[in-house]
Amino acid sequence: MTKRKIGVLVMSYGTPENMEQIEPYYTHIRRGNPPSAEQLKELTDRYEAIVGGVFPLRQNTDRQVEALQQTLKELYPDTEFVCYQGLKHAAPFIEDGVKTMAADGIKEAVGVVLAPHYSVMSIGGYVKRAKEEAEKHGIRMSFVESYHLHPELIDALVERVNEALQKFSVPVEQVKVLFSAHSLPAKIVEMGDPYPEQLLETSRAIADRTGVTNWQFSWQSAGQTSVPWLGPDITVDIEDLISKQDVKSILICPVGFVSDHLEVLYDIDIECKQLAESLGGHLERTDSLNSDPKYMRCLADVVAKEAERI
Ligand code: FEC
Repeated sequence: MTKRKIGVLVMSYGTPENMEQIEPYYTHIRRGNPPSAEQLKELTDRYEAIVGGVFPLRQNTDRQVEALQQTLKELYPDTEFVCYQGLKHAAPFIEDGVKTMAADGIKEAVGVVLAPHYSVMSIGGYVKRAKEEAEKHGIRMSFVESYHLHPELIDALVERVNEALQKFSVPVEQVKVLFSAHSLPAKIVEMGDPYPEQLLETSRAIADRTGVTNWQFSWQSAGQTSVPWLGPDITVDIEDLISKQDVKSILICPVGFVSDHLEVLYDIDIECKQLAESLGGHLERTDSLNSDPKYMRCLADVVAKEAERI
């Protein structure tokens, strides 16, 4: 019996591969508008600060796609799932991934993004581009829109929160847990976007399972644009907690991100940590999921279920 062959377009944000690529990458994020020299320098400095010219998201995405391929093979031996990468802001772009599937003769495919929460401005953008390209090549495609309450995802995050709480010398009740995610322009709330509520649902599920009652949700990494973004920013929350509420121990669990990358390694590990320390606080972060086997099983499960809907 021949196996059913299904392409899996694994989509992720994308990152530059070297310092020279920062400018075209940033221009792509800004929908073709080049950044000013000042904006470019500010971003370049942040990349330099994290690991001196290495771009961790590149390798992390490669590893996640390889690990998902392996997990799909082990869990679903009767179907031939073939994984392809499609990145939002760097090569191989989403359209490149779909073109490669078409060249390989793929007729049916599932799209999944390495980000668990749906917003029309995040996942919606990935899906729109993949759909448009797939239609050009006659590929039938179905998309996983979110998986923010998947039991394997929650298990993996619960494990990380419990591990990170051990890093504090004070009783757990005295540690404020900040669940965080990338901010988006505030207009998504009027649009009825599910993003804020899905993030709260993930946060509540982790809090329930860990027994953490002392928590709140914070927005991080807002863009530098003229429109208002969801807030307050996590740095404002940290300052308020330490300086006004006398909370000295803070654990950040960035539930909106699944990999080590700039927004985690710079925005949290450098910016938030330095701020907390300068105010006399102690701040830690939960480890990123990266290629965690539980996260991979979560992805494999949602992909296999979506394949039934093509
Ligand atoms: O490590 C890396 O090289 C990449 C880290 C990175 C991730 C990431 C994830 C998300 N973003 C989302 C939304 C926006 C919106 C804008 C925006 C801008 C930037 C800039 C950089 C950047 N993002 Fe990002 N994002 C990452 C990096 N992001 C760099 C440009 C400089 C800056 O503002 O800091 C604003 C675009 C505009 O100007 O109009 C909106 C969302 C996610 C999480 C979901 C996902 O992964 O797709 C949402 C990782």
